[in-house]
Amino acid sequence: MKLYRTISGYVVEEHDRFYLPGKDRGPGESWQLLTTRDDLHGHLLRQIQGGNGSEAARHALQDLQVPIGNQEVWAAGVTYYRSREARIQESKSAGGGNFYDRVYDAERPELFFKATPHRVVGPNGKVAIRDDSSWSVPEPELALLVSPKGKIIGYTIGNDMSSRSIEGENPLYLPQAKVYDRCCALGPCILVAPEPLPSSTEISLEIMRGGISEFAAATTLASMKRDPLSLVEYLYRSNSFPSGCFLLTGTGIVPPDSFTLAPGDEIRIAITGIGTLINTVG
Ligand code: DO4
Ligand code: MG
Repeated sequence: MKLYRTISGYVVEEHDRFYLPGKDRGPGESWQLLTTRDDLHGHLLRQIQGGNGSEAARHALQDLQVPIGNQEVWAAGVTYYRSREARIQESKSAGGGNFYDRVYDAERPELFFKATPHRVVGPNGKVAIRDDSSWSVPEPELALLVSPKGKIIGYTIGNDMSSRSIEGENPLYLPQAKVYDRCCALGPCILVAPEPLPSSTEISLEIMRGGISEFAAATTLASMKRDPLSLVEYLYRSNSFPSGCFLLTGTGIVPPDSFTLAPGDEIRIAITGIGTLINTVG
């Protein structure tokens, strides 16, 4: 089941039918309340039970909004071998290589703060590259929607926009490489699934420049070294999230070192079962 946030209210998609339960039942609950419910899947099922869907609901998808309420966005790093390899390479002259190697093998994962809601853009929004970055890339990642109690209640697509020049200069610059205005994109919907996603789930990235494909690659969740449940368990240790949170689970795709994003580039990230998140650099 998919849950979309639109300017007309929230839309539920189930078996190719679209529902606007919030609208049909008066003002309904806010996106924030909805997306912190531990029983989100059952709650939405009850809301659409017996209905046939509507054209108005399908139509509402033309005006998608970013599917975030008051949640903080956090991220995990070096959860795929490809990420480990790329970080070691980019931080060679700064002597950072050993840290990435060690965190890849360590029991404790790398977890970092990524964004507050105002730094996040939605489907078709404009993500940014930093003015002081000479080497920037998108990072296509599976994002977990986690309730205040620490339950994974949904999945979406995340783009962890990153400056490789700043991060490569010194690993201690990570917060600057990662956190800035429009540094993160989420969407297009929340996949509300009671079961974990299969390891065959594919994550793909394509970057278009002037209508031409500049870079394309894909991976699957089978290549992720960490278990989403364990990432959440570490994140919630001695740390509370009264509004819930999104947790990006790390990238398994890094473009070649010769590639840097440019204004106007279109970034397409697709994840099986969720859809495609499209953003432009601007
Ligand atoms: O260690 C730096 C960041 C890693 C990251 O964002 C990733 O692996 O996705
Ligand atoms: Mg990342």
